[in-house]
Amino acid sequence: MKKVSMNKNAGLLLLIAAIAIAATSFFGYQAATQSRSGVSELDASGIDFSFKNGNTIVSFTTEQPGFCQVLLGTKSGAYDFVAVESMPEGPHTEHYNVIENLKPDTNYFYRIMLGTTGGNVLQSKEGSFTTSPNAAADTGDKQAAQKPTGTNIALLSNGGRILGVSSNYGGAANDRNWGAQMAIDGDPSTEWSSDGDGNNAWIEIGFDKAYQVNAIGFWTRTMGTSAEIKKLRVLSADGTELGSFDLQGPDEMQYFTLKEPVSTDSLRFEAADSSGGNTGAVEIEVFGSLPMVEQNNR
Ligand SMILES: [Ca+2]
Repeated sequence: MKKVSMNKNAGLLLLIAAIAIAATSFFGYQAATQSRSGVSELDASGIDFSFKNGNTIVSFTTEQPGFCQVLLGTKSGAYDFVAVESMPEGPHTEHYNVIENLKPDTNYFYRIMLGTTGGNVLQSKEGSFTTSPNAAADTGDKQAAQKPTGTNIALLSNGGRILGVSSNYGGAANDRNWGAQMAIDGDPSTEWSSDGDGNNAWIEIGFDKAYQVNAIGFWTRTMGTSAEIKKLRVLSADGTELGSFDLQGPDEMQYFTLKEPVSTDSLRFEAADSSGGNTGAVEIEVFGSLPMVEQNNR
């Protein structure tokens, strides 16, 4: 099951930040309602709600960069829940806030809080939305049926490794949060994110030896309105283009069979079309067999 989340350290920091902002916003809210001072009004645009795998995702854009959280509750003005950001490393204007286990088919009131780097807290007007009738069930299960047989040779624990990458979010090392290695660690809760490479994002994955590669899997990341790869180009080690593949959204791994198997010890994946921004991948898989001669020698 896919979880939109972050590594534990980032999560902890975010939790602390969230609590700090929650405290500020709570008292700020009291101050605003009692004396109408201290808290400026936040104008968030493009507010969008989506429901996946039991998560409620609130995405929107703010004019000023900062960190956001979305306070939620079933009664107007009373907020019991907080949707936190899934990408907290640095102030930003495109926000993607996630909360698990809201009740399905239920009306929630919300208020968006923005903490700016200057220490200002802004809050939006109250809005409301209704959760999906079957929020927990909104998950595809085509993955298992389409998954190729055999070993995923791109997987880190199977000898896969990162040969190169266009960039990692915030300049992170490949083996850190948002680094390229997060795309081959077998963990759906970690993601490689480029640092705003959009359609120019690419990643090269090497295998422990040359294989007859016949299929790939690619699971694009998303930040709601951006960061999603729509079309993927795949090249072999010698630069031969093996095909372009249309991705059908960020919900799950999507598998593709190559027109013909190719002998190669690495693959390069390029974003050919995307919704821009911090494009990247949750997971990338590669399937292949050893050449006949090696199979016979085993
Ligand atoms: Ca991963």
